[in-house]
Amino acid sequence: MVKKYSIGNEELETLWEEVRELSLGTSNHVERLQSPPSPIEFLRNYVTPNKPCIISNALEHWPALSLWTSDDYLCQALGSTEVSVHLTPNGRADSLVPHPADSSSLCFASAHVEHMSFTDAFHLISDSGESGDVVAYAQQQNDCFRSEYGVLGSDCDAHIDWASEALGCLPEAVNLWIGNNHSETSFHKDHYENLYAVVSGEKHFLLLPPTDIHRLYIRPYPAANYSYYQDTGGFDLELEDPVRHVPWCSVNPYPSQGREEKEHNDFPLYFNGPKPFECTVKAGEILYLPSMWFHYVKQSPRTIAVNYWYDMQFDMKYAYFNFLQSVNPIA
Ligand SMILES: O=C(O)CCC(=O)C(=O)O
Repeated sequence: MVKKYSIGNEELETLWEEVRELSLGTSNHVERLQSPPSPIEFLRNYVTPNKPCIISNALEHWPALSLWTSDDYLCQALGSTEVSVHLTPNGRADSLVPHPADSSSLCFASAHVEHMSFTDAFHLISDSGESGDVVAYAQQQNDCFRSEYGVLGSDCDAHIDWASEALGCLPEAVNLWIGNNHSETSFHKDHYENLYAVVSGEKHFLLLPPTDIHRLYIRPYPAANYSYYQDTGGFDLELEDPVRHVPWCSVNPYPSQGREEKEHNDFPLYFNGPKPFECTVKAGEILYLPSMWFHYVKQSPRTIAVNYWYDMQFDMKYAYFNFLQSVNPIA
């Protein structure tokens, strides 16, 4: 058996404080630049220190910024093109929900993925959640902007030029996200440098640096999948067989009414530690979300975004992160 070493909460608290004092800042605000940085500025001030920033006035030259405010334009451009839409009963895909056989425990639920014409998908997303039975979110994370939504390609830049130059590569994947205020994305991290461009609506992010990994209580949860039945409009949630466990963040930063005390007691390192960085990214802005940062995402009202995932460097920071992950907090 691999022995896990333990680390005291005081040592962890010192790490969280120190990284904020030395580099990230002690307020929980994300720095906002008024125009795109030069590649060297971006590399020096944000990528190398693994520090997020928001870039305003970043998409002025994108036709998408005005064209995509028109539903008719999008429906004419894409019309009957088949796209993938993620359906859930509650807007919480890839997140923890009550276990179907034992509601006192949790499982990791993935959405039902339905393929339909863009026009149907767009109407479903725009209307969904209001009647409380199905929430639709276009969020296929497989380079879908360059495949399913290829006809919209000339409305946006193929890559973010100052970021590509700084990072020395082109994006590995470009994804389109169309969702409404009923969809949320639970805390997780990605092994990519993420340039997240909001074209319409607003995205609300909570961010925690990789140093704060223990505050999210990553634990293994059994994987389950939703199935949606169009005739009844109902969902089934079934556990995978054979059982597969997914390590996932346990913390819900917005506990429902009546559950606040329990969540605070169960996850004290999250609720009693420094506040997560918090920002709203508006239409025309890009969030630089550094690799391995944990993020929780909400949106309002209906939001369209395109994000560019660039390969991260698997360097010394990654090795330190793996080491930190391998030790257990004492409490
Ligand atoms: O927009 C969202 O809902 C989630 C975005 C995200 O998780 C990502 O870009 O990695």
